[in-house]
Amino acid sequence: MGTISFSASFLLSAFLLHLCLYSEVAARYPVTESNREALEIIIGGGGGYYPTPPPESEDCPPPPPEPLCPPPPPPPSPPPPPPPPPPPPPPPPPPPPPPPPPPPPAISPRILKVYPVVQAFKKQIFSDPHHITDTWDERDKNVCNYKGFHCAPYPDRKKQQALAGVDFNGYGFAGHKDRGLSLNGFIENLEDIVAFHANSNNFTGRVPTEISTLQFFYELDLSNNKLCGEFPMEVLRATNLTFLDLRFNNLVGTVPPGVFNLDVDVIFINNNKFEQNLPGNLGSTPALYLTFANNMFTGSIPPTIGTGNTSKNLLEVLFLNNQLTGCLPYEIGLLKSATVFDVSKNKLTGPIPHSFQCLKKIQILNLSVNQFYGAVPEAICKLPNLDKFTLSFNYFTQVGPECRKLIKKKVLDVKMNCIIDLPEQRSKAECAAFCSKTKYHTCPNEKSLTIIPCKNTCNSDPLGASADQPTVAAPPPLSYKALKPHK
Ligand SMILES: *[C@@H]1O[C@H](CO)[C@@H](O)[C@H](O)[C@H]1NC(C)=O
Ligand SMILES: *[C@@H]1O[C@H](CO)[C@@H](O)[C@H](O)[C@H]1NC(C)=O
Ligand SMILES: *[C@@H]1O[C@H](CO)[C@@H](O)[C@H](O)[C@H]1NC(C)=O
Ligand SMILES: CC(=O)N[C@H]1CO[C@H](CO)[C@@H](O)[C@@H]1O
Repeated sequence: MGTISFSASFLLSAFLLHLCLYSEVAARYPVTESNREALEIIIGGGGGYYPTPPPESEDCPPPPPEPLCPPPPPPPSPPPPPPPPPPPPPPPPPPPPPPPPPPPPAISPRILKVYPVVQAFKKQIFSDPHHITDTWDERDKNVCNYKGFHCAPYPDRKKQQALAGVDFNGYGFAGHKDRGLSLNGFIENLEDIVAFHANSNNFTGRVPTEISTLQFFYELDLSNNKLCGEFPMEVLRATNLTFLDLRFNNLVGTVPPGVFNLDVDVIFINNNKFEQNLPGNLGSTPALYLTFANNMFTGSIPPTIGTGNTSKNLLEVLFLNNQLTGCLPYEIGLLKSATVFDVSKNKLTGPIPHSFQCLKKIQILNLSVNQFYGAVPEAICKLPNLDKFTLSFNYFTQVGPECRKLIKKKVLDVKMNCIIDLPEQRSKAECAAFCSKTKYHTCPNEKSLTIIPCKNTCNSDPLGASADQPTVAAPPPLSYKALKPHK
């Protein structure tokens, strides 16, 4: 790792550790290839490292009262008057006047450079329900004193103060009703920025292309704004992004496959109007968290989901409430780190692939409200970390003794299926009607559904072989919180 990226990490960690963003997800440690696993993701507030805005989430401890940056130092006081002259007998001579007090520390040139950018942006804001911009006093050129702006030392030898973060989460800013509130002319001119978080505002239009020139730009959160039109392709140029949150906008059309080649940790694009087949390179993404929920994605889940970076990295993926069709590819069973897999409320069909018994870390597995059928593989019900296994509103016909144990423990929910000896099932007529149409639900690659990739006879890479014990103190799932618009 070169010095530049080390410095970037330093700036990132310095900034985030001290200021910890009230973001949906704030990465608190420097993000590099090597310590991706160490990344700490916080949804709904960042541990109260800095005072504003008031936390909306109950998870957040009360913020400390201190303002983030020290107030500007007082102006130099005039030197005290010299002491009265000594009485007649001349010596000794009067003492020299005290040295003048040091001048106030100058505002860093990096801060002075962004001051006009911020003031120009202020003029675009026509609605500021929380009176945030009252603190953006034109006479004070130190933007570090403004609410919503956070400074940190620039990572070079001079260590000048630099504007490292913008956090407008929950501010509800809106522009002129005809012109909207644009990111253009603003974000790309904040040259030293590490994170831009603007959950629940009224930003409109597009993301400026020039964000590709921001060297330390790691986190972009434009969730719950008024971004319209196609996916902002410009973000693909921000190659250092680790966190991309565009959820709850009005984005339409398709998500460019390039998104899955970005070296990110988080992609939240739920609650838009994306309408397309899931890109085939989905498995390339090194992200830990993916939310596709509440869009109009169509087609089947690409088999690459289990074969690229996702195989090792992916922790949580939400496909819920889309228009996905077809059968589940057996490659899903290769997601050896996955703790949450939710495909509920789609039009998926077929049996559950036997490979799912290889999801040794899985805690939440939700397949409800689809057209799955067949027997529930017993081995899945023996998975050590399974906490919620939801199969309700499908057409499953059989569950064995292991799965029945989970039903008793209320881990497994099989209501409204076609399991004749269990309560709360579909009517016989409904099940028979589905059954007679089974030929429309056959899977193209039936044989692959019995592959069990973790049963490796050669013992070369015994995928998950050591993972039969429950992992200790598994963290609670995070991605479901992304399904709420606010922090
Ligand atoms: C990403 O970060 C590296 C290391 O800090 C830097 O050299 C590179 O220019 C950055 N990329 C962009 C697009 O700014
Ligand atoms: C894994 O992610 C890295 C970084 O984004 C990328 O360069 C690489 O091509 C990906 N690998 C696969 C197999 O997709
Ligand atoms: C599973 O998904 C359904 C439909 O999205 C949802 O109503 C249910 O609460 C989910 N179950 C669990 C345990 O999360
Ligand atoms: C002036 C304006 O349009 N404000 C809207 C900004 O967005 C919030 C919701 O996120 C609305 O409640 C405001 O009316």
